[in-house]
Amino acid sequence: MHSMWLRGLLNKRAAARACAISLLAATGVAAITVAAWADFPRPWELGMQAPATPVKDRLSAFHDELLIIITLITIFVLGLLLYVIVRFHHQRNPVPTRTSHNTVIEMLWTVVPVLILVIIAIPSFKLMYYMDRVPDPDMTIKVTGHQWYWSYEYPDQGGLAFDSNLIPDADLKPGQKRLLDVDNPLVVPVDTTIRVLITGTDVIHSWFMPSFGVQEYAIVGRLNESWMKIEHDGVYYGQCNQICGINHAFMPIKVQAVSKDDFQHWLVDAKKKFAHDDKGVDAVRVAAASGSPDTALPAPAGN
Ligand SMILES: [Cu+2]
Repeated sequence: MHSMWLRGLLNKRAAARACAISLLAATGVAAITVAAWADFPRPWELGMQAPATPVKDRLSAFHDELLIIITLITIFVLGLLLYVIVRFHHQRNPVPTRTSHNTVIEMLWTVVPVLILVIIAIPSFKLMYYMDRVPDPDMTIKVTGHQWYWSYEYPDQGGLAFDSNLIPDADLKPGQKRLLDVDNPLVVPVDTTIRVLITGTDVIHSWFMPSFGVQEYAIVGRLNESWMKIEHDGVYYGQCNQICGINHAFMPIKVQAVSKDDFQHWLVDAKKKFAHDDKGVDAVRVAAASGSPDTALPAPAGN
C-alpha cells in the first residue's frame, strides 16, 4: 500500500518535472523573443545587445541558429526520456531485457553528434575568420588598458590622445549612467571601417564592446587587432571584462558614434582640448617639438 503511494508520487513528480522543463523552455523562448534590444546593459536583461556592426549582426544570427539547433536537441532528448519513463516503467515492463550492445545504435549516437558539430563548425570558422581580418581599414584607433582606465589614440590624426576615466557616483549628472559613463568617450565616425589596436601597460585587461562584437585582450608588449564598422550613430557602452585588479569594475568604455561631418568638427575641438594633455605621449611630443611654452618637457636639443 505504502509502496503504491510512493510510486504514484514518483510518477506525479516525474510528470511535474517534465511539465516544469517544458514550461521553462517555453518561457525562455518567449523571453528571448520579447527581450528589448539595447546598446547598454539594463537590469534583468535577457538576450544580447542590439547589433551595431556587421560582425555583431553575424554573431547574433549565429547565436540564433545555435539556439534552434540546441532547442531541437533538447526537445529530442526530453522526448526520449519521457518515452523511456512511460514505456519501460517497471509496471509495464517487469522483466527488463538483458541487451547490452547494439552496434547500429552505438554508431548512430557517435556519428550523428559528430555531424551536428561539423554543421556548427563550418559557419563558426567562417565567422571567426571574418571577425579576425580587418577589411581595408579607413582609420586606426589605438586602445591602451591601464589600472584602471582606458586611453585612446588616433594615430591618423597627428597622435591625438587622451585618457578616459569613470565618472564617480558623486559627480554623476542627470541622465548619466552609473559605472558606465566616462569623462572622455571614444568618438568615432559611423560607416567607417576602423582598425582597433589594443594593448596594455600593466596587467591584462580586455576591451569589450558587446554591441560591436569586439572583445580583445589588452596585453603588455602585444598589439592585438580587431575592427568595427558602426552602422548607426549613438552612444554605446562596454566594460573591461578581464579581472585586472581592485578597480576592475570601474574602467567602463563609452563610445560615441557620430556622423562623418560631426567627427571632423569634434576632431578640431579635441585637438585643441587634448593638445597639452601630458598623459598623451604623442601629444606631448608634438607640443614639445613645436616649442610650446606650457609643456613641462624641455624642447629637444638643437631646436
Ligand atoms: Cu581592466
